[in-house]
Amino acid sequence: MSSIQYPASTLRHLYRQMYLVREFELRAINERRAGLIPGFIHSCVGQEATAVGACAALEPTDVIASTHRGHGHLVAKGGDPKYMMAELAARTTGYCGGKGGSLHMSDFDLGILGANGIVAGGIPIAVGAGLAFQQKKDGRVALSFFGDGATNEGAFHEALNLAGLWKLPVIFFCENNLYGEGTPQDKQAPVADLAIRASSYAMPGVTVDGNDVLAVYEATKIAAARARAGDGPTLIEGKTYRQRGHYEGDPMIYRSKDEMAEWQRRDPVAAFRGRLISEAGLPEGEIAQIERDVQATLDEAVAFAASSPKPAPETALAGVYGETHAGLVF
Ligand SMILES: Cc1ncc(C[n+]2csc(CCOP(=O)(O)OP(=O)(O)O)c2C)c(N)n1
Ligand SMILES: [Mg+2]
Repeated sequence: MSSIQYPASTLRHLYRQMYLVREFELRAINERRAGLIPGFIHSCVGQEATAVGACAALEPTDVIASTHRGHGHLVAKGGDPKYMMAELAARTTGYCGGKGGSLHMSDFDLGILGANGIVAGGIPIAVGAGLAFQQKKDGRVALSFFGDGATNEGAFHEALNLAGLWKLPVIFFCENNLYGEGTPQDKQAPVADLAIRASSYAMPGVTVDGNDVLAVYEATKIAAARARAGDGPTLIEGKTYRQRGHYEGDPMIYRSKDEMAEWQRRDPVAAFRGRLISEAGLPEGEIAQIERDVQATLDEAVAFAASSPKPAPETALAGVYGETHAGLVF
C-alpha cells in the first residue's frame, strides 16, 4: 500500500476532490430520476481514485482527454460542477450550451479536451496534443483516460505505436474496471495485466491499485516527470471497479452480488477517509467540514442548472456541426 507521508493540505485536497466526484455522480443520478436530467449517465462511482490521483499529479497547463465515463475526470481537472450539471440538464448555461450532454463536455482553458462517446476516441487526440507540445517544446503533458475495453481497439495500438516511436509527452491511463459493458476482461483480452501491452511500444507499463489514490498519484507523477524530461510516454493501468451499472438502468445480470459486495468493501473514497483519520491523524471534524462544503457546492450546482433556461428551438442548429440528409454541412 502507498505511504501517506504527504502534507495535510495535499491529503485534504485529494479527499475533497474524491468526495466531490462521488457526490456529483450521486446527485446527477438522483436528478436524472427526478426528471431534471435527460439522456444517459455512465457513472464513475467506484473509480474516483484514478480520476483524482492522476489529475492531481498534473500541472494546470497539462491536458486530459476523457471518455464516456468522464464526469470524474472533468471534476478532477477543475471542471465547474455548475456548468457540468447545467450541461447534463440540457441548459444554455452548460459547457456545450446544453446541446452536448455528458459525452461532449470540455473546457479548453482548464486543459479538458473533452469527454468522448467513441471508445478509445480520446487516445489519438491526446497523442496529437503531445505531438504539438513536443514541437513547441513547451514542457506540457497530455494524459488520456480510457477503459480496459478500449485497449482492444485499433486506435489504442496505433496511438501507442506513434507515441512510443516519437517519444511523445503522453500518459496513457487505463482505468481497468474489469468490464467493457457486460463483457468481463477475460472474455475480451488474452492478458490479465493490460500494462504489459506497453512493451510492444517501447514504453514502461505499470499496474497500480486503482482504488488507492496515493498509488495512482505517485505512478502518474513519475510518468509526468519522464514525459517532461523528453523520455517519452508511459502506460499506467489502474485496477478498479465500477460500482454501478455500465449506464444508469443497466440490470447488471452479468456479475455476481458477491463480487460487487467485495469491491464495495474496497471502496476508494471510504478507504481514503479511513486512512486520513487512522494513519494521517486528520480530525474527523475537518473531514466532515470538507463534506459539508462539497454538499453546499452541489446544492448550488443543482439550483443553477434547474433555474437556467433551455435552448430555444430556433437555435437548434447553431453551434452544431453535422450533416443533413441533403448533404448540407453546418
Ligand atoms: C468505437 C466504439 N465501439 C463501441 C461503443 C459502444 N460502447 C460504449 S462504452 C463501451 C464499453 C467500453 O468499455 P471500457 O473501455 O472498458 O470502458 P468502461 O465503460 O468500462 O468505463 C462500448 C462497447 C462505442 N461507444 N464506441
Ligand atoms: Mg471497462
